[in-house]
Amino acid sequence: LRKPPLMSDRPLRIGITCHPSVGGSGILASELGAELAQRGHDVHFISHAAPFRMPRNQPRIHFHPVQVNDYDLFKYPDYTLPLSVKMAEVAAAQRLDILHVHYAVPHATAAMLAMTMLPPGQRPRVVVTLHGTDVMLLGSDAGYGPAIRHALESADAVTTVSRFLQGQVRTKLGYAGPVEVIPNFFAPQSPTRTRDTVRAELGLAPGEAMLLHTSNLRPVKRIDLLLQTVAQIRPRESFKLVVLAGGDFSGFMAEAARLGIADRVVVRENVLAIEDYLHAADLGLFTSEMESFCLSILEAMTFGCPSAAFAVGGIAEVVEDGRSGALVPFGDTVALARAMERLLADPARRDALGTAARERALALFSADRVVARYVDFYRSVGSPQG
Ligand code: GMT
Repeated sequence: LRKPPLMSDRPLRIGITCHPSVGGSGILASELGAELAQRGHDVHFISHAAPFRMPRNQPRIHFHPVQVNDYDLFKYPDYTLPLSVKMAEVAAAQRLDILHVHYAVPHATAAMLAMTMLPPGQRPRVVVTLHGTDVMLLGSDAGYGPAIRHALESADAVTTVSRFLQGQVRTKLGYAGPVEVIPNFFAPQSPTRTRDTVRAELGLAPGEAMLLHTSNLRPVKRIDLLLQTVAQIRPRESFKLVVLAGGDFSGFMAEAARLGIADRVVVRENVLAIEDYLHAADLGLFTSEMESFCLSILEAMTFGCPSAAFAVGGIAEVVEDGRSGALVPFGDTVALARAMERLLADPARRDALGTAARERALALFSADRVVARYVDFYRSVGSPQG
């Protein structure tokens, strides 16, 4: 039995589950919820904590906390079961049309379980958006892969944030069902401080360029290669590297000192008003060994700040090398440092790339465009479980 697609124009009731801490999937899910609510849809976040970028006082945004108890009898606390119970409870009480889970583990499994707790008529359509490590890392883990694949097969629809990741779902996960590519978007807030104020707060001298790196510092971000690249950029007095860290950077400072660049590195941890820094930055620098998309590059592009990065994963779908940024083969820190030097020495070229980056961000990855794609997609999804 198939449910008819949600064709009517009425506002939708949408549940969203994501990892609430700092990370691209949680950021994207929070911003998607905020944008959907602004467009008249009712949005219900279901998670163990409110996502850090979830708007606190916006109409039509609701938060349903999942209570996790740490029972002595378990060696590892379980989140999947209480999450599934909360999903079923919210789906029934709010008559959700859609339950959109971001990041497969454990959300897609919890959603699958929640659906079996509900009578068929009360089941929302389950949409799973895969973000990267849930496929590339956990998907190839024998302890997770089969469970992820099974949960995707039980969902009503699966999306990925890039064509690259769509391919990985087939090859790494062996999932053969349809996978829709809906890219990430960024809807910036207005900066709260001027560019000059921010640069002064960061201690940038007049004429010093601001290189920006934003990440959660996980091993995949390869902060070792970031520091090695920065250490090779000449002249060293021409820039400072500003790291907006979604985690503790102090462990990397010894390496920065060993490389002789400690005085070039400025760190701000867990910044909320990222727009203040994005509009003050001159160049982005990213050294991940893998990215399904790289939301941080898009955030910088939106402010006309071009980035240099390793050409891995889906980054080439976000940045066109030589037009809206600079890409070099993975691991070649010399080439990356030379690319940065060329851009530091040529402000006109930097501006041209920045303008193209901003145009590309607005044309392909704006909230208006991408949120409309999600809503159309929600309305087209039918449920095989009926
Ligand atoms: O990369 C991270 O550490 C966070 C991770 C996540 O799932 O929260 O990010 C992934 O999702 C982002 C949003 O779709 C993408 O922009 C990132 O490229 C992706 N990370 C990886 O693929 C490593």
